[in-house]
Amino acid sequence: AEGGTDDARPGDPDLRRVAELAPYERVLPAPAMAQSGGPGYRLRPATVIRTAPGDDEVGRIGELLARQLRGPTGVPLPVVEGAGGSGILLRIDKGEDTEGLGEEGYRLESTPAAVTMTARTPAGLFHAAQTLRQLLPVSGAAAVPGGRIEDRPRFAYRGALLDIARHFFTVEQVKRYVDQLAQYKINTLHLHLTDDQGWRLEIESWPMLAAYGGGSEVGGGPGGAWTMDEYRELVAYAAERYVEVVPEIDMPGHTHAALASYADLNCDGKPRDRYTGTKVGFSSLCVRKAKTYEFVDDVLREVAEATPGRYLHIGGDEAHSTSAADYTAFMDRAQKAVAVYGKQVVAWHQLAGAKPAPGAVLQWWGHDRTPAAEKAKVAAAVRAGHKVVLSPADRAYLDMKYDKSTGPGLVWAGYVPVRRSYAWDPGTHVSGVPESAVLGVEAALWTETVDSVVALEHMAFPRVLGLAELGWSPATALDWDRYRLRLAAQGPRMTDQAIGFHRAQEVPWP
Ligand code: TNX
Repeated sequence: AEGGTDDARPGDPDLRRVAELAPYERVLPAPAMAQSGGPGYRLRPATVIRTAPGDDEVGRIGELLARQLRGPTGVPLPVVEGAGGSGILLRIDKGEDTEGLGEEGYRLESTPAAVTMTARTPAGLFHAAQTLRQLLPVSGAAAVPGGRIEDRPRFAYRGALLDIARHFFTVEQVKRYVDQLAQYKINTLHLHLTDDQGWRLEIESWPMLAAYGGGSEVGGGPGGAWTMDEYRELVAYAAERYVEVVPEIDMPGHTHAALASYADLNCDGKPRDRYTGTKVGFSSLCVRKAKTYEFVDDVLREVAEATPGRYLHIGGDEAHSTSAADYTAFMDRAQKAVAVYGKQVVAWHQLAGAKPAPGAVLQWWGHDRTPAAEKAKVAAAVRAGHKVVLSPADRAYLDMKYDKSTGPGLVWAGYVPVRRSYAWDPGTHVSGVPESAVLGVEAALWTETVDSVVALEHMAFPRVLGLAELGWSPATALDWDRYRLRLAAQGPRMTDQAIGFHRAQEVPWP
């Protein structure tokens, strides 16, 4: 059902409504406040981007914006330092006047003299620049319609998980995904770096993890692993786009690749073959062995040292081969190690059934049929002060098939069409997890069945845009009937960027 023949036809009233959307209505995620009006700014050959004098970071944002706009607008857009004047202005203002913008918000105004973007932080200016890109046509007359936006996110954490363990992806491929996500104001990349089928990050003190454990993947392909320098490079690349990397070392289950790399880590001390199937829940670190904690400590120390972000994700899901007592004992020690290296714990919500350390963040991956008892444990952790990131599998799992015709994908949480992934409210979704306890939303792309960039983009796009909107836009802006038109308007932008998105029939793509 891919391709043109099933798409909306010319004369279709939905297509007309998409064409009639004003640029300020198309912006995705929807801004907190947007108002078009008055004459706007026309880019011309003499237009400059002006950034705050002496501020290297804002200068870099200006350069990044210039690179993104030169192609579509065809104007040279030199970046110069300067406080006022005409052109495209990037200003930091920490005054009273901008207090309402918070840490990531921004103001954007377009008049005949200038497009002025104001924020309290560089992150806010970066988001403003992404909005500006969307206010310009994909190609053609480079004019920013007159108007004003005052914007800030609903949730602080707007994430995307990529599993590079089941199938290996290179740093270059992940950079491309970061660029695609950052333009929709996603600010967190959760890298699932280790699992039964592969260990993807070089650990200096345990070299066989990458050298042996990296050499496999689902289906028997060659796998691969990143050096720590490559990881640092990706982390820095993401940081320049205001995306924080959360590395996940999944434990005590999902550890077969590590157990196969070091026979010593197994309780019986015997070597294991690599695993290239797709079962879950069969592996466990040996909880009673001292060696296990040398391993945990070394790995978490090296990963923490290479990670400037706040969080270390220690997994903790589907530990079906670990007894409940062992699980709690193990997670206590792993959480302590995270604290020793100065990071905050994130773990899958199963940690709620053990003893989450103070400040630990739980990632909810349940679904509509998750037993009430499991939800109650998460609710109890919330009452004890823990924050939650929401990745409901039957909405936010990008590896679920859209429908029966989807090539890659799993179905254990049901089909997840575009509407289903968008039409839920993170502030009320899990009973006992009120909006005040929701740190944010994360779209998860597991890769048991995703073995190429083509498959990755097909599964992620367009659903990840809806999750970006759930994380950023105010609840009052969420409306499927409007969203499907606004999403349709993103189609030509994704095509322009060569993003191989799924042309879901729920959406009237132009
Ligand atoms: C469950 S959700 C998993 C992953 C799988 C995924 C496939 C969670 C924390 N664990 O190991 O890849 O389902 O959809």
